[in-house]
Formats: sequence, C-alpha cells, structure tokens
Amino acid sequence: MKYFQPEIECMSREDIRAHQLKHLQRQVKRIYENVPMYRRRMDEAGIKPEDIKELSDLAKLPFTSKQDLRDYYPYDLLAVPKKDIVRIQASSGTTGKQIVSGYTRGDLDQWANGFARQLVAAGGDENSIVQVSYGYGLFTGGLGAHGGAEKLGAMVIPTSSGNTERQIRFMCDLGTTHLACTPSYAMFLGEAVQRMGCRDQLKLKAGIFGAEPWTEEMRKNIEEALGIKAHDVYGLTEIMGPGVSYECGEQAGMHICEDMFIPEIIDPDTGEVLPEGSFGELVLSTITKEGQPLLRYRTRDLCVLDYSQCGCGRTHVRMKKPAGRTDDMLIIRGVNVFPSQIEEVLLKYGEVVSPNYQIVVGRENNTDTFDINVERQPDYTGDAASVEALLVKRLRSQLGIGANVHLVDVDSIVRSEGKAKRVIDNRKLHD
Ligand code: DLL
Repeated sequence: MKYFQPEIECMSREDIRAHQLKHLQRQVKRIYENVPMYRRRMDEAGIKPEDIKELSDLAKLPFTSKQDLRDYYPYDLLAVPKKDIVRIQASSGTTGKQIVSGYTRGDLDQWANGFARQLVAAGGDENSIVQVSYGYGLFTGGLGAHGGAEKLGAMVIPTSSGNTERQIRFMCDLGTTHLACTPSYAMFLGEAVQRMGCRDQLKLKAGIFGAEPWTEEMRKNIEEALGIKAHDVYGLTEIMGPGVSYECGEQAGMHICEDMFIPEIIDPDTGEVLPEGSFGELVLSTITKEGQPLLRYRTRDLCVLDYSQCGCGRTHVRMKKPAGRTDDMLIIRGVNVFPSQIEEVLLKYGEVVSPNYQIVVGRENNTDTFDINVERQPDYTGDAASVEALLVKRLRSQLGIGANVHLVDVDSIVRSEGKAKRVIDNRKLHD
C-alpha cells in the first residue's frame, strides 16, 4: 500500500484548486448562515458569501484568532446544532481560559483519514501494529492517532503515555511496528530501551512524532535509538489533531491535507498574504469541517510552504517544520530567541551532552538572566567547565546573546510524557 486515498493524495494541482474553490464557497455560505460571529464580521467588512469567486478572494475574509475561541467558548462557534456534535477536544494549555473544539461524526471520519494517510506514508497498512503513546483524553494526540489507525484497519495498542517500562514490554511482546508519541517521549523511550537492553527484541519500523517542535538532530537520535524511520506530524486542537499535515518517506516537509484545508502564509505583523516561498505565519481555513469550521485561523506557527513536486507522488503542498511560534519566541535582553535554535546547537555536541535541556530566563537588577541547563551524556566523564565554555561560545554566535550553560547530571531534568517543558520564564513579563 503506497497511499491511503490515492485519488485525493495525488490529485492534479488543477483539480485541487477546483475542489478547494467549490468547498470554500459552500463553507463560507454555511458559516455565514450559521455562525453569528462570522456573519457580523463579514457584514462589517462588507463581504457576502457570493463575493468569493476565486481562491484569492479568501484574503477578503476576516482572520480568526485563539482569542475568538476563548471569547465564544464553548459553543458559539458551532455551525451545527449541538446534538450533531459527537466529541469535544480541548487545548493542552494550562494557563488562561480553555478552548474547545466540537466534532461531528463526519469530522471524526475526515480526521481519521488524515491520520490514516500519515500511517500509510510511514509504511503502515492493515497488518501494522500501532502503539499510541500520545496522551488520550482532551488532548487530540491519543484519540486522533487511534481513529486513524483503526480506520486503516491496523491493530491499535492504546497505551496512552506513561508507565514507560510497560510500554516497552508491550512493544517487544506484541510486536509493535509503528509508534505514535511526542518526540520528547520517543527520546525518553529510546533511553529506556537502551537501559533495559531490549533493542533487538523490537519490531518497530517507523514512528509518528509531533505536537511540539523538534530538530533534525533529534530525529537522527530517535532513529538511531529505536532503529526506525521517524516521521513528523502536525496538527492543532482548533483545526484538527494530528494529521492536518504529515510527512512521507521523503522526510522533506509535511503534506497538508489540502482537500480539507487551505493554507496561507501571512506577515504576522501586517496580516498581509505573502508570496509563495515566504517565511511567515501559517493560516488555515477548514473547507470541509462541519462542527466548528474556522476561516483563516491564525496558527501562530511560523513556516514556509513548498509547492514543488514531491518525490513520493503526493501533490499536496508541504509545510516545512514550524520554526517556532509568533508567541513562544523569547525576547531576552532585546534579542529574539527561539528554543529550537538552542536545541540545534546542543545537539551538535551529542557525544557530550544529551538533548534534555531546559532554558531558564529571569530578571536581576533590571537585566534578563539567561541560563541553560543541559544533561551530560551518561558516559561523558570529562571536564564540565570546558564543555560549558564551548557551548557558551557556540550559542553566542548562533543567538547573538550570551547564556550561562550548566552541564547537569543525567536524569536531573524532569522528563515529560507529553510535551517537554523547555522554557521556564521567571520574569513575569505578562500578567
Ligand atoms: O499538539 C496536536 C497534535 C497531537 C499534533 C499529536 C501532532 C501530534 P495542540 O496541543 O493544540 O495540538 O498544539 C498545537 O503544537 O500550533 C504547534 O505550535 C505545535 N505543534 C504541533 N505539531 C507540531 C510539529 C497538538 N510536528 C501546537 N512540529 C501547534 C512543531 C508542532 N510544532
């Protein structure tokens, strides 16, 4: 099996555009008629559904933001009666007001298609044994991967996250072929496999990892530790969980399910749509979603879209791995810093330091403090001071700002079974 839905995944670009226009027109009309917030905003902007005559008319529509989901919480953005909603998922955010997303039966089916496409792109089929070690519950990872694997007809092991030794025992005993979890948890599982000395009992072929930023170096580490091919998968609660976009065997960007979503790249400051190939904020419009459809949703994820032909035969556009978010960017002593830039430097010294690190930002005497704790590799017994000095130098040249680096003991940084907590910002710059 090469594709899950070849007629969709390999559609000509012309057919994709025709499909998108037809569904966009239908969706805008439906939303205008059923969601008061959109009707009001479109009326204010003087736009009627009939004004959407071509795909570029999308830019006339107002944006939707995370704040809108908070303001209209929990049901006011639904485009269907509540009785048609069969599932609620919620964001993993622990601060601020929750946001929720309602799914109809049809939405769950579409979502399952998205993740099933990912599994097939990672070599899966109905013979696969898929261990879902994303958290189950309100977070979309567990149930999203589960739905896709079932739709494919694979065998699902719904372990959820945690209980690491049992996860590994199941992997060995049941012959798991595909592992789905966060990249941080995959790293953690890789370490545990090594500790338990059972790598040769694994039948793993591929992993499907997402929900947080990770680097190419981290990919290499995971691939080596578990003996697999590691695929990146992207999604967000507001739009759909894992499977909004997914990586094929080429490992060169994630194919966005363009039959379900229209992507745009905008300048995050001006909101202007940027030309093809530009780096900017990803904006997604859901053109087939029924329950809580969103138009021009600002993801805050920064990336580039690549429309060039992919070697795998799929025609859907690829998004490059998000290079941070417009809102997780740290500003330290006036310099913009993305945690992924720091990770990239640390991973270059993989023989000495492990990719388990934590950034601690604080404020003393009105100046920002910037510390990075990174674990040494278990077998590194050399001098800490010279490693720290080297990393300080490399980080300064990468970031344009000095950080204090502390080589800390193995296992001293708390491991995550979900998303890693990479940044501790003690400055309280916001209320
Ligand atoms: O993280 C959904 C998901 C679950 C995706 C499992 C992939 C696998 P949220 O908790 O709403 O949803 O967080 C969404 O996480 O806007 C990105 O900033 C980030 N993110 C998700 N996937 C990736 C990825 C899920 N592959 C937010 N690379 C998004 C980098 C990612 N960042």
